[in-house]
Amino acid sequence: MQAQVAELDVALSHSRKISKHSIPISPHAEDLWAEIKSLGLENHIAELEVRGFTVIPPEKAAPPGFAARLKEKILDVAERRSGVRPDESMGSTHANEAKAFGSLMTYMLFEDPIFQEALCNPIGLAMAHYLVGEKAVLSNCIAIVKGPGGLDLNLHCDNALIHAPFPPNQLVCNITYALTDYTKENGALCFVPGSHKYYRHPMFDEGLDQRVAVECPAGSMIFWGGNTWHGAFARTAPGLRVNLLMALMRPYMRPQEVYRENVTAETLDRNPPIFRNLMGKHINYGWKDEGPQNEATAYNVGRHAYD
Ligand SMILES: O=C(O)CCC(=O)C(=O)O
Repeated sequence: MQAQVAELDVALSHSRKISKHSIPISPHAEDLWAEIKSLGLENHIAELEVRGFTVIPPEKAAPPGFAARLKEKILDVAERRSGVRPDESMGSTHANEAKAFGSLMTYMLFEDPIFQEALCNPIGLAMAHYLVGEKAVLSNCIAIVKGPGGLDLNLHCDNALIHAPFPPNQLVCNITYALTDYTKENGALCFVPGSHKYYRHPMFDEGLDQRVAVECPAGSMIFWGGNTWHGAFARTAPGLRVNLLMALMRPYMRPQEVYRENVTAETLDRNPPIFRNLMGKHINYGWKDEGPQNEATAYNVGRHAYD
């Protein structure tokens, strides 16, 4: 009996400690902060917190020459998929497209190892792990090629299918490589600064006069969270705007593109260990009568927002 009382005391004092701090501090938080500092991303984390988005300059975003190689590969895939080489100088192949997005090229990850390299870039991953945890999973990997004409892309946020009010910890984030110069005339992305704190989707036509164009040179990385209202301006200048975007999300969300079931052993072996998580290989939901294979990861006891 006495032993039982002692056990209860320990359990109670433990639960008091936890409820006092609301969420126990994760050991991963300190490691992640050290990594953020070593990559020189502290100001970008601050900007993300205050404005809901941040732009990482080319010299920090990726090694020299990476963005140019990535753009060439996207144009190669566009040519292979459509049979026509995109007209980079005038944009005639992509003029006046019906979709405000421009031409969406989905499911790019397995088209070439360079897309996997883009995903495993430590800069984008540190930002993503900060916002949606280190168990983050890839939801989509999409290139956009946008020519002159067309319409502004409506303001929206990337918390698709999620009802307001959004929860305090963000669920989704977006890593975008801008591969051509972004200006308003070139059809830049735009944001409503601070809108990540509204915790809801924009209403139709809401926030238009608060849009700020992201003007940045080719090779920049633009990062934002799923709460932030954003859209894009129609391109008015000749030529093409080219990007690669990747949405990452918390592991309990439903990915838009199905990687976990389609990634090959060869692709897993060729990439760093984190790639397994990004493909959702650490998720053990979907069991049948055998039950969860790893109970520790099947439940969320004691998990912190950074885990
Ligand atoms: O890059 C763009 O023009 C728009 C991207 C966007 O809206 C999105 O990824 O949700």
